[in-house]
Amino acid sequence: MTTIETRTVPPRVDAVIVGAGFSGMYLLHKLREQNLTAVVFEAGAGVGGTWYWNRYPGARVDVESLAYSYSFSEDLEQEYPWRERYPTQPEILKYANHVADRFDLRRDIVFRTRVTGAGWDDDSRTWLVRTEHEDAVTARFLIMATGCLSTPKLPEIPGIETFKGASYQTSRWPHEDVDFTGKRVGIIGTGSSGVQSIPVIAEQAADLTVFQRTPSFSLPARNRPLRPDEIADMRATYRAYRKAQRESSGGVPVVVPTKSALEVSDEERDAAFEQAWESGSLVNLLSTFTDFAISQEANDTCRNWIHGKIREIVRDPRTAADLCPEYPVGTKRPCLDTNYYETYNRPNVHLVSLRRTPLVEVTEKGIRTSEREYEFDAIVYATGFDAMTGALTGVDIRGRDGLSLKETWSAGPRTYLGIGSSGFPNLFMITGPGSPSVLSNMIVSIEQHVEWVAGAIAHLDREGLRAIEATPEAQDAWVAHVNELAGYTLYPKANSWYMGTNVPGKTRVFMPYVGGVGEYRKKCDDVAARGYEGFSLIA
Ligand code: N01
Repeated sequence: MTTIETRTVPPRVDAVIVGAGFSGMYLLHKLREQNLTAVVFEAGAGVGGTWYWNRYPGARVDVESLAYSYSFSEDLEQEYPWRERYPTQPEILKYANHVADRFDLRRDIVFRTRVTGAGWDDDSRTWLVRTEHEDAVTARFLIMATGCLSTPKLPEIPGIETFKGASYQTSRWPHEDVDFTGKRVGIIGTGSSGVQSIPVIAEQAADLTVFQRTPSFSLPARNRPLRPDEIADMRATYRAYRKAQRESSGGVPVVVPTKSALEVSDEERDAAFEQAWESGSLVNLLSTFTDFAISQEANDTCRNWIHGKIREIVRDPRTAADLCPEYPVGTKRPCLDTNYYETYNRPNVHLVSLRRTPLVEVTEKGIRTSEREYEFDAIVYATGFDAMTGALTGVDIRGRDGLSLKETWSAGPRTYLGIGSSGFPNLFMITGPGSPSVLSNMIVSIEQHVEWVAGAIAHLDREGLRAIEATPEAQDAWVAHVNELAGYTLYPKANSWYMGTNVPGKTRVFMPYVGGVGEYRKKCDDVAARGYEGFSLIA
């Protein structure tokens, strides 16, 4: 036995799980139910994954709490006291901690321990997993529950280290309160993290300057406390609702649109957009008509309508124009906000369009653009993540014959179903590239993958088999299918973290599966029902 931090780690387990977010926690619970031994390694000091790390001001989920919660335990969903429509980060973290306590998960989680590498040994059919503390654990299965947006990315701007004031990164926010009162603050980045934090920082700071390279589409969240009657209604119908979630396209049931945006009158179209805008729900907006994702012309109607809204809200015409995105709606992740556009009417908030005056460097005093130097007491980096692959290729995973996952994926991730990768037996990814993941309510996709992986392991054990590995043919066909579907959509038109283009040098390829969680689940279930078709099962 070796000791890491205060926890004793067994030298051999059935499964090593990397990450104690929503995926890792449910996996641990599920594998325990199958009488398997598992250890979870977690880099943070607590559970919650993305909700442990992203503590920036204003952080909230953009899927409603009653839908963004585990469905695997009826007692949990009946009893958990959600308070708000869109809970804050502390509220979601409290839920994660509640789950960890309720299911007694902590005894098998090793905190403050990053997994650095893992190598497959074909003779023993096991993984040898190494951590930053130089411990080694042998496991039959290695399960990467590392999340899609967990490897932070700083902007590639010279001089970051020279700034003499305080620097913050939204995805690595300090655990103690940060007080911007009386401070001059600069923020770089206007994705979801920027859009959520800007209004809150603006209320505190003396002066806030937003450096925007690409504007986001954002919808007002219309957050509010949940009413007792809506909680009671959901609890009474939860089973049917969960089923509808699983069969839906994005993990949130919506009224499926039947009309093209181009076949209705201007009045009908505007009324539909207005209704979605008022509803405070991204999925409502994206499913007003059938063809936003595939027709530029249809998408333009929505884009132009939102531009109108922005111009209506933001008083300064130049600022309003800079806030209007030109790419198709939905092709970069849209945001849900509280007072985002309104914030630009405050006298202490200024927008700098980096399209007009590019960022040159960070200086000792602040930020220099091609036009001038701005002086700050603090700089906030809301600059995103090495999404979908960063956390996987950040671990030195060596499969059969020493094959490196990072090198194998250098021209883009290659998976079968987003769950396995050829050359890497008994390696499972939860919500990996090539699965719906980030295009869905993550918890729905997480539960589906956890249950599928647990089922695959149970199948191997029942059949006396020791390993499962995606075949190259099945993987090639899946990658082609993922690309083909993406090719029918407008997604590739925008540069986004979906495409990997936010990370210099990363291959431009659309990574999630656009077919929807309902269709995808059927495909995964069919694969299992046909004896794990497309996987080699090895004795
Ligand atoms: O990151 P982002 P995020 N110079 O990549 C800019 C989820 N999430 O943390 O677009 C100047 O979206 C970059 O500009 P550009 C959600 O899925 C959910 O905000 O590359 N600017 C962009 O504006 C979300 O989509 C929630 O031109 C630079 C910004 O930084 C995902 O996480 C909340 C730059 C990064 O935006 C990521 O969101 C928060 C540079 N060198 C996050 N480099 C909710 O549930 C980057 N940028 C609500």
